[in-house]
Amino acid sequence: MTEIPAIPSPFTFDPATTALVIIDMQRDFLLPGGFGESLGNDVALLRTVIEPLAGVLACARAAGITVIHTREGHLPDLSDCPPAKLRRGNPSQRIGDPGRFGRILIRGEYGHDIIDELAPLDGETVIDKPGKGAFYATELATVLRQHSIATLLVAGVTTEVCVHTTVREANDRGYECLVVADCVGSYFPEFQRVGLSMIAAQGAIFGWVADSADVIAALGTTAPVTA
Ligand code: C5J
Repeated sequence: MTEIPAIPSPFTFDPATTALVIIDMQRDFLLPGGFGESLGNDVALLRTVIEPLAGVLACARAAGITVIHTREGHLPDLSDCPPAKLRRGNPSQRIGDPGRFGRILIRGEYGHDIIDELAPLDGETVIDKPGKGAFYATELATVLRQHSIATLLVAGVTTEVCVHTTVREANDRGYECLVVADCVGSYFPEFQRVGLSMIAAQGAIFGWVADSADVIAALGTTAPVTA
């Protein structure tokens, strides 16, 4: 077992039954000039995540931990996008509309894919999800079962939307979750702060929160997991 200093208490996990789940580090959300920025957001707030997350990802890979990436998006004919979701947001920039990096949040488009710095390696699972949560209408539960995963290290964007929804879904399904504080990001600093507080409140009501440096230190001492 491996232990990480965390809030609200030290977090213990077995690397052999742990997955690093990286939520929606997609160009549409993170690239200057992309969809996220077109909605009036400062993408620099999300981009602070890239460097620490690249460090955690490298350590997880070296330790042999299961790595899972997710992407939020829809089929080109939008048949998997509820009309209520489609109607949301700025009328000039809706899901499926042409954007600077292709049709917004549409599978197969350049903007829908994961940023180069965190590109999945061959053999890593990529979950395409139509919703905010990574369990809804996806094969994630099956993949976790196949790998005998009990614990999730969660990173990605955005903290209060897809990260939170996924952690809540995971919590209800019995997974222990550790959210890596500097590896999750929000366009809204107050949501970042409160979002992290909500995870760990009331004795880890949804999970634990730790910094990447502590996760990296713990993973660095982990003997590589063998399949
Ligand atoms: C949002 C996400 N914020 N990945 N998606 O719409 O959090």
